Amino acid sequence: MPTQEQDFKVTIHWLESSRAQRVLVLLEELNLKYDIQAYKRDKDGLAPSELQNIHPLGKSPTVVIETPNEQPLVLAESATEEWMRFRYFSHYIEGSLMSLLGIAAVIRNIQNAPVPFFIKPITRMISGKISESFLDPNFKRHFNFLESQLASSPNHGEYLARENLTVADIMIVFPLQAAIEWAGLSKGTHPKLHDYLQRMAARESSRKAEKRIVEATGSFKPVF
Ligand SMILES: N[C@@H](CCC(=O)N[C@@H](CS)C(=O)NCC(=O)O)C(=O)O
Repeated sequence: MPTQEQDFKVTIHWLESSRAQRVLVLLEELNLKYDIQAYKRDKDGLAPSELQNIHPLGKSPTVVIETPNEQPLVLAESATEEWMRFRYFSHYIEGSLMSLLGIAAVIRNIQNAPVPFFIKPITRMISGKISESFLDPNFKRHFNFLESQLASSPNHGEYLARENLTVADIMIVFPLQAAIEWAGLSKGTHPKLHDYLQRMAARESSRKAEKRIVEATGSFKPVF
């Protein structure tokens, strides 16, 4: 898409170490111009309340599209990227895989919570039990599923859903990066999935999107 013809302004309300990064990657892939409004997470890991001034859900990414003579359009779901189809993987990634990772993030926070030493064994026991009985077996099932999807996808697993890049490939990078940090995903357990993630994360669009964040904030860390 030729950028000189872009007669609308796109602003990404970007939260550090969040799913917002994939919207930047999508816009880089589409060769669209955009501005970044960057936010830091609060001490508790949540988004700062200013984000609620942009959209009542206060989540990131929130994308604002401004066109001449019209009310700005405020979108608060990165699956709004569904203007490019691929519903199944978009919904699977956001609805299933990401929900599981959200629970893993909470458990991780409980594990690392600064509690008195005599409470520590209790928080450890609870978080350990949830991981063992619920998270670990579910993650195993999901990663095996994705490994098998890559084994059978067109073009020998180059991309997740089709022979060419789709929005699913952009959506899944954040949860897979989180899965490495929080859920033990590794090259040893799931080689195709791991190599696929490295390939997606090394795309020029990702590099460019990261560069934009380094320019805007001084550094970039994909997952908190
Ligand atoms: N399904 C939404 C999820 C947005 C979302 O929950 N973003 C997280 C960051 S990964 C957030 O804003 N968290 C801050 C908070 O809940 O306070 C999307 O894909 O855009």
